[in-house]
Amino acid sequence: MSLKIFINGQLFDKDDAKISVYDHGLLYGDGVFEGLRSYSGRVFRLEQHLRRLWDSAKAIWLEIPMSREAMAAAINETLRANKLTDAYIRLVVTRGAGSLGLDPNRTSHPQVIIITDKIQLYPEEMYEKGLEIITVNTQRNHPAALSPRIKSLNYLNNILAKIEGLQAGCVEALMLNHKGEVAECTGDNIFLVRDGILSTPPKDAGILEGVTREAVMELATQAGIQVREIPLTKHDVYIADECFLTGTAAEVIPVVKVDSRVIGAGTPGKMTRDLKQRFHRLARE
Ligand code: PXG
Repeated sequence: MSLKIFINGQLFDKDDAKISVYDHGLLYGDGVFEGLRSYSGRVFRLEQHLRRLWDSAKAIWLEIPMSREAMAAAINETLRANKLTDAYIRLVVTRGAGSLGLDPNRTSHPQVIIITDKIQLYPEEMYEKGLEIITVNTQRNHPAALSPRIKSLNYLNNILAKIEGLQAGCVEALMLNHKGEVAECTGDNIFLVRDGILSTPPKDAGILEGVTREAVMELATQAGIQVREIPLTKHDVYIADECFLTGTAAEVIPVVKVDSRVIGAGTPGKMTRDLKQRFHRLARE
């Protein structure tokens, strides 16, 4: 049975799921998206992901042609059609097909796409040993130009950083903002532990406000850990006792080396392992 893809209210076989080459999502990256996950048939933090999708759309003057309730129902319908319980879910809303010009007024209706597929996980070894990452030259988008808070289809900023990381043999890469402060990784948020305090860059540091980031901050607070959203520098990263990344695909993944500096003891730290386990339970409970 072929994988079914949802486009504008209809399910298509994967090979027949097609969008116009005149779609402004393709021509200009004009659109928004979300990446979600389901565990045992339940979508993790669905409301928060839909809220972010609608916020992203609002910021680019894109009206999603359905309600959040209808989107939630469509996600579940697509998961069921593919008999998927533990899945990766990609929501895409494009500006729609138009003429060869930037003007979004000259497009037809937005296209709503829902892809549900098997989730591609990082190898278990990376969680046990921890990642080595580097800081890349590609600066995170200036918030005044294109806010990183918008999860838009224009992901070149992150892709260029990802390529730099891959060329150095790293699966993730750290990006700094226009002020030289730590922002986030290409598809993950970053956390540091120092003297038992958990720190992460604030939302105005030029980051996507990750759903996993939010969940981990809640879990840490519940566990009695002091959590701070404060500007961080590379120096703070180098002298941290622990470092980890959060994201829908990665969940919580330890980082043990940054720019050739060993973080803490060079193995995943205690708080990192604890929060990783707490998140694992939260997502699957
Ligand atoms: N920063 C950026 C730039 C992201 O794209 C995150 C942080 C983490 O946010 P969440 O809400 O997932 O905790 C992301 C999320 C993919 C993929 O297919 C990318 C993300 C999430 C899921 C899948 O590359 N990025």
